[in-house]
Amino acid sequence: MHYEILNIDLKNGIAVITINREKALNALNTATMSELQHFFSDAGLKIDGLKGVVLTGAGEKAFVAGADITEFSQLDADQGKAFAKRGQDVFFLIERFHRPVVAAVNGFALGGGCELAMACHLRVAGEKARFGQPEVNLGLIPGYGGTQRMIQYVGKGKALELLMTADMIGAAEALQLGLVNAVVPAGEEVAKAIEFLEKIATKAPVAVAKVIECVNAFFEPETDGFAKEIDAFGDCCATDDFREGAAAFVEKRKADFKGR
Ligand code: CO8
Repeated sequence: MHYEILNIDLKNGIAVITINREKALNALNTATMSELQHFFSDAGLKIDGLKGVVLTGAGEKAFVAGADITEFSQLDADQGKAFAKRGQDVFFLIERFHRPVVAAVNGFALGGGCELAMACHLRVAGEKARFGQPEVNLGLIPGYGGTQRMIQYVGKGKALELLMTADMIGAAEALQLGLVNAVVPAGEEVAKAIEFLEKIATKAPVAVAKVIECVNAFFEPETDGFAKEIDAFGDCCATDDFREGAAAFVEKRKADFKGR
């Protein structure tokens, strides 16, 4: 698939994906969602030696200012449900991706943009980043998982406040609430995201993938997370990387993980 909107820069095993619709503040239109879906369900799975993915927005003003309002202003109930389901499915692909995905939030992360950042495994915010779920201003609620994931990061009370008031918060408050993992000066978001990925890439890749699966399992009502952890632990024990990690510890050297 040729991408019209996503710009993908693959260097040293890290894919930096820039959503490139600066004039619309990188709002998520149907084409952008299709390209994200394709990357996280197909192209991204085929990259040999992929360490992780950084998601960011073009320009200095916005990460993503939401779903593209011009595309959904006329939806009826059934179309609205289909729209929300499609968005949720794409964001689940990101949340369940086998390699870590870090959002480098370089400006407004509003509505679907805040939801996209929350679907990533980690979030780095620039000092000028602004987060918010302004859907109630439009007579809507978040449809891409925001009512569920916001609670996971900030707790029920603060989530209700942010979702009902549509207030925006800055990077410092987002850090204090646990919504982001780090705050950096504007312009350094991608570099910090890469730093996180480079550190994680020194660990055993299968183990990292199992961490993602097990943490996600906590939030899946149909999954017993403890049972999942037992299985995943057993799977890790069967890897060459476990032998290598244990041997490296005993021999007091750095482990050389192969991802199997
Ligand atoms: N969709 C489409 N276009 C947008 C969006 C958007 N979400 N946000 C900004 N733009 C466009 C503007 O229309 C404008 O275009 P133009 O230059 O052609 O007029 C351009 O980007 C620049 O924006 P502004 O001139 O408004 O820039 P300001 O600096 O004045 O304001 C803001 C920046 C505060 C970010 C402002 O643009 C804004 O409030 N944007 C909308 C934010 C918002 O409400 N986002 C939530 C959208 S709803 C959503 O995401 C729901 C997700 C789930 C969907 C489920 C569907 C069923």
